[in-house]
Amino acid sequence: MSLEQNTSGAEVTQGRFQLEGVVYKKSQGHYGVRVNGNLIDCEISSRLRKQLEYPIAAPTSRRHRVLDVHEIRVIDPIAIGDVVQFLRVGDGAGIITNVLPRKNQIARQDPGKRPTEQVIAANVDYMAHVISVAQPAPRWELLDRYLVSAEYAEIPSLIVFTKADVLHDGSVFPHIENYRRIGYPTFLTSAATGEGLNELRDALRDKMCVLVGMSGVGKSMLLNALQPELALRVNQISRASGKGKHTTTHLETFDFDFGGRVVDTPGLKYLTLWNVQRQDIAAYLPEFRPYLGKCKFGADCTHDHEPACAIKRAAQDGAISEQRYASYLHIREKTKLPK
Ligand SMILES: Nc1nc2c(ncn2[C@@H]2O[C@H](COP(=O)(O)OP(=O)(O)O)[C@@H](O)[C@H]2O)c(=O)[nH]1
Ligand SMILES: [Mg+2]
Ligand SMILES: [Zn+2]
Repeated sequence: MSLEQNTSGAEVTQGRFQLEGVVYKKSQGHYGVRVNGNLIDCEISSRLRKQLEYPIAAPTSRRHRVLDVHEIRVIDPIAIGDVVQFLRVGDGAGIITNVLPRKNQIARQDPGKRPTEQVIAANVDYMAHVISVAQPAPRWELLDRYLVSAEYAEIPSLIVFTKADVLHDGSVFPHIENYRRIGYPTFLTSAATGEGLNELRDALRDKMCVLVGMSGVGKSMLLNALQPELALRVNQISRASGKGKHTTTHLETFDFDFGGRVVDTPGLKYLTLWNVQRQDIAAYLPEFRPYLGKCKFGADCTHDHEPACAIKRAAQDGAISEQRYASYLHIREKTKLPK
């Protein structure tokens, strides 16, 4: 019996037998697809899985295919936030037959002998970088790495500073002001006092937002302050997956009552720049862009040791902050040259 015959015509809303929805949740080969407020448990059709798993195989080379499958198998070809088409099957479940093109994606490089790309989320409106002003003290270089990743992925960033209530010295303000000047929307919040939460709700309303940030910065408390009980649900899910805090095999989307949705990520330790050319990194720091091409050595300048470097001069003049320049050098150092 074909799938078409199995599909109930009454549930068809578009296409012939196809339904369309957003992947809200994924766990071990199962995808929760959201359609009209319902979550349909879907699996991926074997035909689509093959298509998605062989994207770079040379059609003439059998050997190539085997290697590629071996390499890609660990990677989930469908990500949270994907818009998918699926067929209903008898028991109310679904079979995903098509993934629509992505607007953007957040990927991480899987560590290991043969690094592979794993897409964490797709079609993201905002990456919300959560960083505490104290307890623990902010790690600017880490924030800058994440911001650069978001620029690379062409995903707009929001910076959410947490724990404003325990801020006792003013040393973070110049940093916050600097991020504002660069153009990043910044929010100074406290889950304890409620400071800054209305502004943040306004920014997140009706958007798909992925929350990133070190463990302990207050992500769960923030979610709970934005919408009571939300953090509780998020945490129950991450415990239920039973694979420790750093797993990305189970991810889930949560709706805000005020509109919009959020994906909380377990510490994305390995979120890295995928296939970035070292000489392109400076362009992912927005305030560096006006100086690019103005160095003595032009596009060859690494903005490190070269004489007459426009970026270094801007860093000395204060037009680029010392912190951001140091982060740039650090990120550049850590980025492997593409083979
Ligand atoms: N003073 C203060 N502490 C907070 C605030 N938000 C979170 N915390 C504390 O920071 C710790 C980590 O918070 P949690 O939300 O679990 O962080 P997560 O790991 O990022 O989810 C907890 O001990 C919280 O009580 C805040 O706004 N003010
Ligand atoms: Mg948490
Ligand atoms: Zn330069």
